[in-house]
Amino acid sequence: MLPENLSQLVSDTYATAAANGHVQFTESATNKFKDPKTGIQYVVSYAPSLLKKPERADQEAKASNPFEKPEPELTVSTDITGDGEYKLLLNKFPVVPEHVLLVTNEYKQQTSPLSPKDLITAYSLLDKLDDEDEDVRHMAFYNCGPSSGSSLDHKHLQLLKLPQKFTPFQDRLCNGRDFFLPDVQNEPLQDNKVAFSHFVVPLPEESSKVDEDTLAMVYAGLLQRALTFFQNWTDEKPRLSVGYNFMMTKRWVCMVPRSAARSDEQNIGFNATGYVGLVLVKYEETLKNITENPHLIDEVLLECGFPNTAGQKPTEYHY
Ligand code: B4P
Repeated sequence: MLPENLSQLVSDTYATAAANGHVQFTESATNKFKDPKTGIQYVVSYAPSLLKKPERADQEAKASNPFEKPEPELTVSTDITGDGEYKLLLNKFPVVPEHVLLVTNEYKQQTSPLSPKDLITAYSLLDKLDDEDEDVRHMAFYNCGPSSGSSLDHKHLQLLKLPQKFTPFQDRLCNGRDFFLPDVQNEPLQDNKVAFSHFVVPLPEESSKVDEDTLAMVYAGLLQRALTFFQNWTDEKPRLSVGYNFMMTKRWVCMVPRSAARSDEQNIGFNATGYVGLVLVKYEETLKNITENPHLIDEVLLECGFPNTAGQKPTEYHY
């Protein structure tokens, strides 16, 4: 059972932690772009000051686990579900206010699959934090494996408020579509205009129809498809390690298999947020290139993912 006053609890903890400097909020300049080729809307946040923050490769950051004994000031709850399984923390380095992390209390690897309990807890948090009347929507996401853009190895999901009036392409894809379970007859949705592979399933409109089993079956169906790439691409990319992003809003879930965390050529990295159209840019040159050619984002998302497989029938080998 989540606390009734969850939104207030998050807001209050954030306000105090930000005022006292425990949360280190990064200001960013946001620009909206529309890719003329795909019709995708991008919100690009430019935050050059993040370059000072240590990256995954930093040995010191790798050796310590900030989620083992988190700062009390960042802790919304040490036991958010009332059964000892998860804590809810504020992200110490947010670009968006009130960005929270759902962290397992027991150490688990960030490469492990999401459990039915992880999924329903994340969904319940979305259900509690969203406010449709006020156009407040959140996305839960899981960066699984180093190639997905994750930087900490202790299992955690993240919850981020979506920008107002922002339409992820997954919304467009799910418009007018009812919930279905992905199976041999029913392929997850893919937008054929987008370059990179992504698997999307609309969720039931009523939250009472979404339970642990439903989410677990959907997740398993998407994971099977994502893992196929890691069987099929080992010749071309021998050093490939399993990595994917999992995203969930109250309207849909999406999985994107990942081949790399970043493009060195364009000096940009992505976690799950990039694959819904929220792009974090740290270098001026990258921003300039994107401004001149917004379609570049789709190309770089492909470079860090796999080619779209829309319209291809899965063979029995995949299952
Ligand atoms: P990971 O899954 O491991 O990594 P990540 O979110 O991709 O962030 P990363 O650390 O790689 O930073 P990046 O420069 O890409 O999640 C670990 C989380 O724990 C991160 O959110 C991290 O900030 C947080 N954390 C680290 N130390 C902590 C501590 N001591 N206590 C509590 N939390 C701690 O991105 C910088 C920030 O911007 C990240 O917060 C990222 O999530 C966010 N971000 C990235 N793209 C975004 C976008 N498009 N829109 C909004 N926010 C975005």
